[in-house]
Amino acid sequence: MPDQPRDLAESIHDAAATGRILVMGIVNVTPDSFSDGGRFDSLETALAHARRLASEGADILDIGGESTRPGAEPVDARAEIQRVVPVIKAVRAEIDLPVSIDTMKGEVMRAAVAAGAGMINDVNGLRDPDALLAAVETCVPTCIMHMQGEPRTMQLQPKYDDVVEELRLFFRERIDTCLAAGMSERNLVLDPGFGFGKSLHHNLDLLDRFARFGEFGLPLLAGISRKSMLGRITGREAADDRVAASVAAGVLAAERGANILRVHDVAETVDAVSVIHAMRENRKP
Ligand code: 7PJ
Repeated sequence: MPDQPRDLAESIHDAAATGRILVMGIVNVTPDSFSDGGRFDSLETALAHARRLASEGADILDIGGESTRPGAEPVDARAEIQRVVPVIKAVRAEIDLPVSIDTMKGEVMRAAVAAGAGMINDVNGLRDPDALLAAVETCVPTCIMHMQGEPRTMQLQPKYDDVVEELRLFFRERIDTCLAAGMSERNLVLDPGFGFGKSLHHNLDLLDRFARFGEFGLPLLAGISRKSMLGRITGREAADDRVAASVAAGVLAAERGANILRVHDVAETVDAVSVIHAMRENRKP
């Protein structure tokens, strides 16, 4: 297994300090069929996808085994571990990129980090006590995402007085709780959670006022790629027809302070980000 490419927290903070945006490529491990053959197929498919995202210039690979799309049903920890651990091991054995584990469960976090994951990505913001404990124990950078409600029901009736203010209070409380539990501040990354218990209006407000979340002095992640808010805006039903809209939204977030973009379309995002990097480089005296 290649070493974790330097300390990942350090890489993220370095990138943030120099205005370099990191591209996190999404690797979904699709549900297995009941046969071993099915399991092998999903491993091979995920590994091939990871290879492709790496060749397109991803900085981090985000591997997830439980769908958190609106309406999705939960998966138990054992099944989730069986899906993601072989993929993490295979990716780490072959690809020289850090891996993050997209999960809400402490057990899955521990198994994933033991298998070589160097980051945790929790759409539940470590609100599960065992997830918080796992983040403390594993000592890896952890993305704290905001979600109102739970995936099964979150889009039914999202409600906020002021979505940005409520998220600021949420982040303040989460940061305090994580630090009190023993996490290092160096390991915290914040994410407003586009589409997670938010209307189109809420999502646009969060994008527009994204820079507000810079007040915590922590790296920021934005995940807008192919989301239904972009389908609503463009009228594009099929998620894979939302590439241009995803790139535009990513650029808007990056210009408002996002340090990591979580995306499906790595090649296109890397090109877009290279324009931002060139512009920022050009500012230097
Ligand atoms: C996000 C995520 C996101 C973070 C998903 C999808 C839904 N993790 N996992 N942020 N979204 N940190 O990709 O459409 O926005 S799953």
